[in-house]
Amino acid sequence: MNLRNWFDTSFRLRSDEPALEWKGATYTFGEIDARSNRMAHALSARGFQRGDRLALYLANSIDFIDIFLACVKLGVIFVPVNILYRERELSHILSDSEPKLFVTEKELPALRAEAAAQPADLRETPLDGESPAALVYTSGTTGVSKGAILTHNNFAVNASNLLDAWRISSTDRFLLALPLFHVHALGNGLHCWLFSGCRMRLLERFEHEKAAAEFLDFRPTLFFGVPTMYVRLLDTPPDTAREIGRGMRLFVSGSAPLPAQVLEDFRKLFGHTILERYGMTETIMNISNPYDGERRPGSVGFPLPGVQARILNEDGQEVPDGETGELYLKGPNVFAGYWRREDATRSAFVDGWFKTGDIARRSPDGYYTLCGRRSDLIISGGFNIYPREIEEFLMEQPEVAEAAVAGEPDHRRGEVPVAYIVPRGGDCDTAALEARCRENLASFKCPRRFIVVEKLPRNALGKVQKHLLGAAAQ
Ligand code: MCA
Ligand code: AMP
Repeated sequence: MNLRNWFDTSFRLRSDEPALEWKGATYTFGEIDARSNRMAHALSARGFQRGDRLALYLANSIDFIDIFLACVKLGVIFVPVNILYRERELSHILSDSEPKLFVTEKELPALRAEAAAQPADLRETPLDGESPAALVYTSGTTGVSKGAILTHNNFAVNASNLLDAWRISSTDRFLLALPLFHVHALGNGLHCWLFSGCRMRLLERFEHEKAAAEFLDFRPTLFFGVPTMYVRLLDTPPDTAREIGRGMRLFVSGSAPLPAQVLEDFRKLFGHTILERYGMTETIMNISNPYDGERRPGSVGFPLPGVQARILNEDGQEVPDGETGELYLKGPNVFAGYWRREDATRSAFVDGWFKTGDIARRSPDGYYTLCGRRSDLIISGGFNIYPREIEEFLMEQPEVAEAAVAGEPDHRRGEVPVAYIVPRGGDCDTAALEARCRENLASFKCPRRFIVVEKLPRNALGKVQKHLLGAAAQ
């Protein structure tokens, strides 16, 4: 079965029911189906065939959904691109994925016009569940990002698991404010909506000043967020928070660690215990706290059905409960490999188990807790940042001799990047450096501070000791 077959339950059986609220208008499932059929015809008319790639650089919108669904229906591989990316970041993704079309705001009016004149129904494209549905670029540990190939089955298994695990049904009202270009909103958000046939209100983005008003207006029962969103929601006045809490059924958090204190403060304010879960672009969702039963602060819960997890030490031996090691995963949710990167795919797996790079431990009663990461990945507001990418950019600047970037704890965003710079002789104008970062890198990757140091702390092998960077700046 492909995703269209799964979505048809909502498209056919609920065709007259409200499906999507977008910018004040409401669309039925039948309308969503027809809009994407028209878009699919428009893409076919442009020569799109099964297996071609379409890259999309758009903020959340109904057009995003139309184009995604059109790709699914045609077997075209969808490549969502982070709209905060700049030229430098885009050029790699485009040259690597070789899309037949790169859809930006500029391209959209023409596509919309071409779709308007097309028929509302569409013949089925023969596609099996192992066909690639999307290529999602991860921020690469080696500096270049890699396209994770997610199949129709990967998305389908994930959505069915989440519907069961989190009791999502057509009676839910779902508020989605996460960016659709990431797997959190795409794999969990869109797919849970379409699989369950619930009513979804989509926001262009999460704006913390307007969030409470949006909740009160839409009265959702279901919300998915990153920890930064929950930290922001803690500013809600107590009466409003209680009112929001009364109508809600479930708040889910993921993409970065949810501090236990935030879980506790949120429970007091909204009267709900946030359900924390763990996922990755390459695997979609893996581990989740239970719907019934203890949602343990600081823990991500139990493996979802069909997901096998094991924790290995440096020698590849399974560790006893309570001890930490690297988390490995296996299951029908795990991606099909990296696009055109056989070497990277080979090294991502050991005996068929995917190496997550996350360090975890399991308690004797089966709860998993994430304890950190093997790489020096920084997660800021739920967006991933690999320091190496920023360091490489900084080192290309004429006034920089050496640079190291590390994460610094931040109450709102979890972590923020900070740059330590060794200048190439003389002074270093950090304001000018910052301006160049802003021009060339996504905003969340721009170091929040630039600290000029005489030298970087290195070990005997010459490797920068990131944990000593703070002291080097004294
Ligand atoms: C943030 N910014 C944006 C957006 N979000 N710009 C345009 N569109 C957006 N959607 C920029 C702002 O311009 C600003 O840049 C900076 O990011 C911080 O935004 P701010 O307004 O101060 O918002 P905030 O209150 O700090 O909250 C940010 C946020 C955002 C809304 C929480 O970070 C966000 O939407 N994060 C979700 C990321 C996500 O979905 N990750 C999932 C990946 P400036 O600094 O220049 O002012 S992980 C994943 O998918 C796996 C599978 C998993 O486990 O889920
Ligand atoms: P991405 O590659 O963007 O999909 O990000 C995946 C990474 O986000 C994981 O490898 C984890 O390090 C992190 N992550 C996701 N969910 C959680 C969570 N609940 N707690 C801690 N880290 C998380």
